[in-house]
This record gives sequence, structure tokens and C-alpha cells, in this order.
Amino acid sequence: MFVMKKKVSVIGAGNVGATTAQLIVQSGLADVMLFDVVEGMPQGKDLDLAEACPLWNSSTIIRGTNRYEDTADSDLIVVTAGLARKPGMSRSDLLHANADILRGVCNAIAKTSPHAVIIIVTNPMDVMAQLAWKTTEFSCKKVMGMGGILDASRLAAFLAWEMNVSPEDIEALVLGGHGDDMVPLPRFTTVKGIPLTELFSKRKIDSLIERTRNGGAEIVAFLKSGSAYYAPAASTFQMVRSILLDEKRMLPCTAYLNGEYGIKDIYVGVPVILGKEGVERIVEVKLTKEEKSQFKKSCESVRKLVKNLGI
Ligand code: TXD
Repeated sequence: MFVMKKKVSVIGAGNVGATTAQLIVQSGLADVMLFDVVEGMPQGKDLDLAEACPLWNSSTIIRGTNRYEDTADSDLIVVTAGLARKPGMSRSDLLHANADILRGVCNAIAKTSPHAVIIIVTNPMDVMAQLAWKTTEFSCKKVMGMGGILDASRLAAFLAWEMNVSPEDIEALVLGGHGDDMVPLPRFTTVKGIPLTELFSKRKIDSLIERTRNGGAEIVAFLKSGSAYYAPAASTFQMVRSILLDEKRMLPCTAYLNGEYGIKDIYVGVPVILGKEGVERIVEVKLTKEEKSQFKKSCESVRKLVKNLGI
């Protein structure tokens, strides 16, 4: 059977964007258009990646560009355009600068790729996802954000080191906004099905959660300039794959809530089923009173930023 390759555009060819492009091209999953406002940079990275394709046995096409016309009719768009955190900055400090960038990007892609699914990576991500949804006027199923997969992967990594077990046997779940009050859920974080709450003391669990919440800042403090990108790109790639291959994986992503979890009218991290339509379903898990109040607090932080932007 003849299968046409999908087209993915990555907007922002910086660390996360270029690494995501690499993972897509290396896997042979889709052709990639790498866009940036900086002239020459996406073209240089495109050549470098294209010259690696023979070594990866990949027949995908990658192109770098500074023109939105070249991204036209994308099936999926990953938005990483914006500024990254510097030491001492919170994700929210990036709010207004990145909102201006996001508005411009979304106006352009709504015109050139009206049928695309959009994954927002730019921070503060939950609010940027909401802004992208409002700006493009796409269905909320088609606009989502990446955050929970990364937070859960960080928790899984710390847990694997702590127990000296393979991360393959760990499933972690983190809900809420992708910010300092994200909600890692020990009851739903398991090692071969055994919940964290059966394996560790509350004190140990609290310290693992704390490290997860600070996972991004811990890396920023080492790097001094720039922030994490290998794990963020790998997390984005999971979403890309689930959508393009219609895998219907259940992954924690930022999605629009319209009454689910008792929350209305904001984008926030919850488990969703990701398939060719985008967010095909939101999965509601029953939370304890304490988990609920943490989730609510995290939603309120996101809502504050949404109000601050006036969207
Ligand atoms: O979990 C998550 N969601 C995140 C989010 C994990 C890691 C990084 N996260 C955020 O993604 C981070 O805080 C930033 O807001 C974005 C991108 O991070 P990255 O590390 O890739 O930043 P870079 O390397 O600075 O790349 C950003 C690129 C850079 O090449 C700019 O020239 C470009 O964005 N840029 C633009 N591209 C297109 N259009 C416009 N207007 C534009 N402005 C800047």
C-alpha cells in the first residue's frame, strides 16, 4: 500500500526544536520543516541533519526555512519558539515576552496550516497553549501542550536511581500545570504495578516530588545559559508519534478542561488519549481530598497567568 509521509513543522529551531526535529527525522516518521526567525540557522541545522540521514537509514526530508509558506499544510506543528529560562527565572517570568512571540506564530500557522494539530512547548506552557487555542480558533482537541510527560519522566528517572531498577518498569503520573506547583501523584506512580506509597516513606516520597518540581531549575542552574532540551524533545516526540501513528496512547498532556476534574475554561495537565484527531479523550481519575486541593491550587496558578494575559 502507498502511504504518504506526514509533514511536521517545528517552529523555533533552537535546542528543543532542533532536537525534536532530529528525533522525528531519525525515526523516519515524517518529513520536517524547521522554521526560525534567525536567518541561516534552520538552514544550517537542516543540512547537518539531512547529512546524517544516510547513516540513520532515513528517507525523510528535512528543510530549514524562515518563511511560513514553506510550512503550509502541515499535519502537525510543534511550537518551541520563544525565550528559555535563565538562572533564577521562573517559567512565569517568560509570560509576556513569549506571549507576543506566540501570537505572531499562531496567526501565521492558522492561515498556512488550518488543519494541523498543534503541540505547544514554549513556557509558561499551559498559558501558551490556551493563547494558541484562542489565537488560532482551532478546535481545542487540536491544540495541546507538552509538560506532564517530561515531569513524569523526571520522577521516573529519580525513582529508578533511588531503587536501582530499570526505568522501563516505572510508570509515573504528574498532573496540573507545568509549573512549580505541578502535582506528582505517588498513588499512581508504580514500579511494576506497585505504588510508590507501598515502597517508600512519606519523607522519601516528598523529597522525590520536590526534586521533580525543581527538575527544570536544577538543570538551568548547571547550564547557566539555556535550559533542558534532551528530555523535553524526547517527551514531545512521544506525543508526535502517538498522533501521527494514531497510537491512542494515554499520556499526561496539557489540554482544555471544560468541567472535567471540576475545572472549567483553562488548559492544564491531565491524562489524555492522543490519536490522529489530537486530544481524543480526557481521562478522569478519582483524586483524594488532598490531591484534589493540590490540583486546584495548581489550576489557580495557571488561571492567574491567563488573567494576567487577559485571554
Ligand atoms: O516542558 C516544557 N514545556 C519545556 C518548555 C521544556 C523545555 C523548554 N521549554 C520552553 O521551550 C523554554 O522555556 C522556551 O520557552 C522554549 C524553547 O526552549 P529552547 O531551549 O529550545 O530555547 P532556544 O534554544 O532559545 O530556542 C528558541 C528558538 C530560538 O532559535 C529563537 O530564534 C526562536 O526560538 N524564536 C522564534 N522562532 C520563530 N518565530 C519567532 N517569533 C521566534 N522568536 C524566537
